Amino acid sequence: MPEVLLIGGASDAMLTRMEAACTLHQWADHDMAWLQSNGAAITHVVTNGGAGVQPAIMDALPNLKMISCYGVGYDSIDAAEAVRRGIMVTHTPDVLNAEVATTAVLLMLACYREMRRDDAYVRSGAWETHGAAPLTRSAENQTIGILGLGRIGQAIADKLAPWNPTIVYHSRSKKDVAYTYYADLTDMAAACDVLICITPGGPSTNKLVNADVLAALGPDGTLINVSRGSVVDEAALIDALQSGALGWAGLDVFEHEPHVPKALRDLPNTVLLPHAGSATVETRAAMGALTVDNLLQHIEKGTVISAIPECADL
Ligand code: NAP
Ligand code: 8YV
Repeated sequence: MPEVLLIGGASDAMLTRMEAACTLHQWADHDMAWLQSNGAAITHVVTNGGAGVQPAIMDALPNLKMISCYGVGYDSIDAAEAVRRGIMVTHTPDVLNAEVATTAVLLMLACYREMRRDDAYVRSGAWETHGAAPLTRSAENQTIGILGLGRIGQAIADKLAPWNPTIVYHSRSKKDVAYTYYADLTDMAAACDVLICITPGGPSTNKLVNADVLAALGPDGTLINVSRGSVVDEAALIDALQSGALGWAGLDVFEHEPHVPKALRDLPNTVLLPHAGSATVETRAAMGALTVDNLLQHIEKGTVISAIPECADL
């Protein structure tokens, strides 16, 4: 049976299917010394977007043929190095588009309608003692900028339709869509009420949303980040939220997860989620199924369902 290294957790359904077809080694039960002795036998790795495959682990697996990543983002896997070594890498695109889009809309609406503040208002009894809560802002008819109009970005745009937004977008290339394209992110932020980040992580997007972009979004602006923490300059974001240079932030992802700076946790104008963009039972089951489908198809036929673009020609 092929030997597979599992990095990170897996659902019972995933484990059952993998254990029937492979000898499964759980990284949580081992260490680098074990890997140095046993790594040559391992041909496949199953991992997730957070853990990825660290360079030392890749180095200790000289016969690695395939990495199946549970998650669409693969910035924690060195794709160029995998291609150089002829290692196929797969991920789980599309099956999570709707869920992550729902999370983005949820964060935006929670900021606009002050869900945290008003929930606390009811729970504290303030409604009874102080009367009606202060008014909130309407989310109708806003100009919403999407940073990264890919699979999930488009799903977010679609899901926002009932709020009658004007959608604009920024990415490196102009897409064949009816929305207005901004070649410059700061220019787009200046034109927007809301900026929603949904690019991949990694060097090309590192701190793309910097102090200038946040200042352009402005005191009435709302930043939503469901991409990767690395895409936003977190220190600049805290400064902007504290000073009022930026109005609100709804964040699912952070620079050093699971650490979230106390300054962000203390701010009343933030809504924070624990990287839960795709975290429903249904969507995680679909991601798990595709992760194992890719693995087993590679073992059985040498082909895969959803290679990362860098591995399309392998
Ligand atoms: P996708 O279809 O590949 O879309 C990515 C978009 O980002 C594309 O429009 C791309 O356009 C743009 N982009 C890439 N690099 C850029 C750059 N340097 N500057 C500006 N735009 C750039 O990917 P997806 O399936 O929508 O997923 C996007 C990302 O969402 C994932 O990689 C992951 O990091 C994140 N994600 C988060 C969660 C969560 O739980 N919070 C869940 C799923 C995914 P161009 O190539 O034209 O620039
Ligand atoms: C997952 C994600 O939480 O797909 C992604 O890129 O960020 C999330 O759906 C993550 O990959 C699982 O570790």
